[in-house]
Amino acid sequence: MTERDKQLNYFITSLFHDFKHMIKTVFITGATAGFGRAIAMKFAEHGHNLIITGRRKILLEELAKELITTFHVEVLPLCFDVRKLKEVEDAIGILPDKWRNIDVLVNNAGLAAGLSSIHEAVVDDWERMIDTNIKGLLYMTRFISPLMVARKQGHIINIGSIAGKEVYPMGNVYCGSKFAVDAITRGTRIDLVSHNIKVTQIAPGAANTEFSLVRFRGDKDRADSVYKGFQPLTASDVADAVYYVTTLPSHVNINDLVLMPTAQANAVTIHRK
Ligand code: NDP
Ligand code: 8X3
Repeated sequence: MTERDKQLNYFITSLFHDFKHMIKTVFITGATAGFGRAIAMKFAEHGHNLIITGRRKILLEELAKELITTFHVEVLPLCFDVRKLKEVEDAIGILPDKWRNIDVLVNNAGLAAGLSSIHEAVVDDWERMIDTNIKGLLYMTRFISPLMVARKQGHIINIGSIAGKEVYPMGNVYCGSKFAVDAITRGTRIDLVSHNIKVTQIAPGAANTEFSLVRFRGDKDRADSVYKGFQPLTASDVADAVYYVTTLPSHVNINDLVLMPTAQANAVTIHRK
């Protein structure tokens, strides 16, 4: 091998090495719909490997297939309920070695159930929101953050909401759950700052996903009326923001990003035509 061949060989090897190190493993909860699905598409489009989760197994497997075929990335679909501590612990506990180096955790799975005054609400709706939006996010963080701490690197992104910044009529418990996400995000950042782990909250305003359909128990007309007369955010707008915060230099972190439709000024002020 000539000196020139050796140099070329070295150049190609180091380029491949650098490229391999740029590929991240991204863990996204609630990837079967809405933001989570769009976030998965966005990271896959940029060549990153994904662990995607949700309870709807068929949707999860279909998405995995689509990501692999379209973007040629590696995808591990994990079907579990974030509310079930044992399911979360088992899913993370049995991750194959190659999937344990998680660079980014996106705590996205969440929901609003109902929109009722505090004295009339369905108590089970409260349980679902608190168990999913708060406890599910905590369980995920509890089991994944030690893997990041051990490697002295990682980025946890919590999907909060404008509902975690302002309370609106009949938003009571949903708002409470998102205020909790806001506080937990700040607390997580304090606890993990000495371990070189970034912690970000993305707090969107109104976005047209399955969110309102779930909130209004499948009532499509009521769900559609939430987005009448103005242009809401799309799931892809939110995915762009999530991806963006992961592209900054290692010494820069976005702590909190509130993302709204232009027609929305705050939780209750929406300019409708
Ligand atoms: P969608 O209803 O479209 O998607 C919610 C996702 O969460 C689904 O993939 C669902 O999957 C998953 N999920 C729900 N419950 C569980 C559970 N117990 N275990 C595992 N996965 C679960 O809603 P969005 O994409 O709009 O919402 C995503 C996040 O964004 C939520 O935290 C929501 O509060 C927040 N948000 C939404 C806004 C909006 O206007 N749309 C604005 C601001 C914040 P599956 O059913 O398969 O389990
Ligand atoms: C979802 C946005 O305003 O419906 O978090 O609560 S809102």
